Amino acid sequence: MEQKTEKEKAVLVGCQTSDDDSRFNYSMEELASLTETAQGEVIASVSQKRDQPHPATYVGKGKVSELKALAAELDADIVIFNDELSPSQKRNLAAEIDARIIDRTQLILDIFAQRARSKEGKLQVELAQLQYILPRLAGQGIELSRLGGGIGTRGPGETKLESDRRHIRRRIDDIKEQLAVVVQHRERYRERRKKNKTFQIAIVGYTNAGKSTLFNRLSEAESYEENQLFATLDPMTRKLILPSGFHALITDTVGFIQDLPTTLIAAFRSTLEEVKEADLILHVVDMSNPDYFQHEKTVGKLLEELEVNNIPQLTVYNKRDIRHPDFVPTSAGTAIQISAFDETNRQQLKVKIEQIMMEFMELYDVYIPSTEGKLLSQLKNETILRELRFEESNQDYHCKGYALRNHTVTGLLKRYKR
Ligand SMILES: Nc1nc2c(ncn2[C@@H]2O[C@H](COP(=O)(O)OP(=O)(O)OP(=O)(O)O)[C@@H](O)[C@H]2O)c(=O)[nH]1
Ligand SMILES: [Mg+2]
Repeated sequence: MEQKTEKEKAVLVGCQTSDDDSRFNYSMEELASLTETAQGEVIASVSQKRDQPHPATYVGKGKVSELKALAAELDADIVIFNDELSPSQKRNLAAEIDARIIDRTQLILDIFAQRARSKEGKLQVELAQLQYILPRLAGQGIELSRLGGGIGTRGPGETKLESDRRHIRRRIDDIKEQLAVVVQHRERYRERRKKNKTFQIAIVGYTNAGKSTLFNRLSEAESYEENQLFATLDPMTRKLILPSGFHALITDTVGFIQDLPTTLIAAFRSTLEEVKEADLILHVVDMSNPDYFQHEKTVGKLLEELEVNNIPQLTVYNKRDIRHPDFVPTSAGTAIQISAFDETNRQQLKVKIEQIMMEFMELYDVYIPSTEGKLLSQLKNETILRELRFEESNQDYHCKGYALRNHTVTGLLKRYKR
């Protein structure tokens, strides 16, 4: 694969089909930041208001000629459309404009391809790319031979692009089989965790909200954090030690985005499967972003689609140090405002997590013989131990705290009540 070091010059094109100007402007700004994330440089942005995109050319005829002239004048490498183009729209536009034509889906796929790190992530991106390409293969001989570098063409599927449909279909089946194995693997791992009744916390949120930063700083683990969209593509799970000493598990997830192409929702659903198993969801919202409310809504909707509304949620408004002057907390549920960089804030968050956890826990009040060292250490790590007092007279420990219902330790404790 040839790696381009120079930024590609991109012209953005949007079609506004509703009266909601701010939503449209926002999606164009997002397209610009996606372009930058994909190493493109936005040199112009063009938009048109229409009842619906033109079926043959997305924007109207006049606009297409305008684009053609503009692309030539600015010497654009690439023209990026703000929606998914149909195969024929794409063909027609490519015939008119002398620059590469890509759409929003391809742009996001391209970023995903650059970011995917694990085997599963890579497979999922390749699958989505092949599924995107397959219906667009017919009559694209010219365009295919032009592939080979630049935004929208990178990724694990690239070398296969020149093969025929049958080949692609075979590869799709092959990937699906491999993915099934990976998923099975993870399921088994998940089941094991479930059996051990660990308390699981999932961090979700819009891309760039600061999830990985928080994840790293909470768990002191090394994960990829960067001021880029979609820095994280693969879920990661680490241990989180709460103020009482309780050991929970915390999972970092891929960032959400508005108007995620449907092919991608399907492909990336499995990376969000972990969220379904969570006992608590931390929804991280970037309060320095003027569109934080839109982000919060988008994530809320996706969580609904994942059917995880019954899982308790804590909204974590992050980046308090650079909060937007207009920010007001909008969450109807429990919320906290922090900066992931601030140690004190993180401690406050951990305390809050414990408070929420205690709502699902059972109070215990027991006397453990000092000979039961294993049980005592279990109480420290697997329950929220609030009081521990050695009683000389009986040579035992008086312990008070909270344990998860159904946890094995809760059953064990019954014997030591007085
Ligand atoms: N000022 C400030 N910046 C922060 C804070 N938390 C995170 N950031 C920055 O925000 C950027 C994005 O952080 P990430 O942790 O990569 O965001 P993410 O939500 O994991 O993003 P994706 O994985 O792309 O979805 C990075 O440049 C962080 O340094 C914060 O509390 N304050
Ligand atoms: Mg991340």
